[in-house]
Amino acid sequence: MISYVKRLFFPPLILLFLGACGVIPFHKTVVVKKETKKEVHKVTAPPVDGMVFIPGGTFKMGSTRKANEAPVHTVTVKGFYLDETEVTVAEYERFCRATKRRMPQQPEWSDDNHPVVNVDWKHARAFAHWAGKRLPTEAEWEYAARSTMPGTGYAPNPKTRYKMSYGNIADESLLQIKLRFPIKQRYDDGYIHSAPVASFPANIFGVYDLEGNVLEWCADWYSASYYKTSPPKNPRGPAKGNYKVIRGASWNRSGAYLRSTFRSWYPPACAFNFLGFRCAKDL
Ligand SMILES: [Ca+2]
Ligand SMILES: [Ca+2]
Repeated sequence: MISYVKRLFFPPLILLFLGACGVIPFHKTVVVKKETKKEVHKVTAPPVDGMVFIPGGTFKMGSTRKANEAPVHTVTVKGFYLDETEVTVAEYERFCRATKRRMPQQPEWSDDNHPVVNVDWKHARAFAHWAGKRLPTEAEWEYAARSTMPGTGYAPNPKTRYKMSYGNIADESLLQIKLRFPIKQRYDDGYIHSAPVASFPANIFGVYDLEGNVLEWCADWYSASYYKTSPPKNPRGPAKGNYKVIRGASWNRSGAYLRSTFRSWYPPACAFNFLGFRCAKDL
């Protein structure tokens, strides 16, 4: 009996041991269920620490809710890695030490595990290059935020739209410091300012805080009319411009910002205490 048990369990245990030691590389299989077509895509990608692999695919980008989100157009993005979380204060401090840059002043409510803020676009891009990564394109950002969902909202179930699924946004707690500020009514996420990254549930890809905490720089220049001429495959934005695309919502944003198609923009030299970033990487 004992020898039979050994034969049954010993080989798998050896394989597990070798894998854990790095002798046999583990490859993560990402399985994504597309709700609309009931398809299951299996993609094999080597794991990258702190990032999730977003399988490529085709989706309807944009909406008819605002002129700069129209027209709704078909976009295909190839698979890419995306940081699970916004870049943290601790990660950015390592970058500043390594490259002998000045660490931007962080707000008094922040801490090592909060998203870094007060970083302009060029420094965000410099961090990404230093880390062997890049900033995500606007199309990649929207795809990661909504491609597995039939609508433009963040929540997979419309009945739960105004509950936990929004993460850290401008909620009723913000009224403690800002009276008469636009907030999500009857929603209290418990954070007046930024929250430690990944304080709220991840989306279906395993990405945290796309929908809140701090706004995020994208790689693209902004153009209100770009969707009229956007290429159907891996669009990267206009060749030049005066503003960079900003995506998501933040601790001081709600309303239209809670739409996954919502587009915002700032001059690249801007830096605010509600604006951060995350990185992407090619397969
Ligand atoms: Ca909040
Ligand atoms: Ca965010």
